[in-house]
Amino acid sequence: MFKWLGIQAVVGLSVLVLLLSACSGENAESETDVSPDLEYSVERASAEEAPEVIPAHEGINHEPTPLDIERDGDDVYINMTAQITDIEIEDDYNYKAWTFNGEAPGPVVVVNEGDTIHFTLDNMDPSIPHSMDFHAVHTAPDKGYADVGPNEDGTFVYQASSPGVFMYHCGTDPVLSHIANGMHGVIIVQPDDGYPTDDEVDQEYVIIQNEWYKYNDLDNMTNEEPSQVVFSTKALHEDQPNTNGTVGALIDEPLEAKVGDKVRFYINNVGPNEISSFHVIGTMFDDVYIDGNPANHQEGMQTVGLPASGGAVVEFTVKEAGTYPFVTHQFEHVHKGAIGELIVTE
Ligand SMILES: [Cu+2]
Repeated sequence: MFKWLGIQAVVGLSVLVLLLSACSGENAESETDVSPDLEYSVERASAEEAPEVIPAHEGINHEPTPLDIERDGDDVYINMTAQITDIEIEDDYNYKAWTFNGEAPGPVVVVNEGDTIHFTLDNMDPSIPHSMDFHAVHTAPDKGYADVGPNEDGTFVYQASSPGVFMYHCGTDPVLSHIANGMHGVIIVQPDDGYPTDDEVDQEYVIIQNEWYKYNDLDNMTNEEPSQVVFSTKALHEDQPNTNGTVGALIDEPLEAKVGDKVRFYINNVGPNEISSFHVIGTMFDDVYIDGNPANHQEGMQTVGLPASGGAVVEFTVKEAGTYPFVTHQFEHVHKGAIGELIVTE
């Protein structure tokens, strides 16, 4: 049933976009009635709407840049880019995203508790400043998260002194535009002493929830519902999928486990506006570490609430072969794309 729902949502959404784009004004309203499962009052963003691309961004589509991270003892040198890259967030709908490294969400960054981060942002955007706000560090924001001008780079140094699953994002004004246009991601600070359940875990994945709005439309981002709510995964290990936050990403590239595995998800809801009610259908979480801090250990949870920017480590055991969808249990958002699948085999 839920398999059906997932496919129906993805296929149905595309159909709806086609319907909307094929119809004008008043017709569009009646046409949406043929798809009652997908009724909602929000006008979906689509390729047919003229995007308000900043003139200087027209014609720019930077190739994704691999994350550059090097370690020297407890010093970690992280080089990232702010860049403009097209992302197909739904079939035939390209979004000229403002990104870190050409991914939205940006690449996952993993460091250790106690590391000193030497972070350099190379701003490849020719027209506007960008910045980096790592929730994982203590710093005076006007210094550590300062703007880096167009075609410039800036270096910042801070400690990762608390373990967790943290959001990062561009903090340049207006912050909502920068986050909603794609400048968000996750930094994991691994606890010094690990998690008490480390030895039990067989598979681990990163899952991120984010929303999309009408292209670069601050009024829409401020006052309206998201047009897409999506999950993505970022590769923690070789051979794992690494996706953008696009409709159907984790149905097209499902995650995998074996019967009896204990599965760990590092999850974060980068928003920018909505909360997440993270739930895996067909199981419950044996162990949860709110915000990824081992001190915040909870057991036996059905759903984990993630405020905008909130993270968690969730662990569960899959006892039977099959397809386990994961969702935010605000099902209006499932119909906008917030569903993925874990395939469990013998
Ligand atoms: Cu920015």
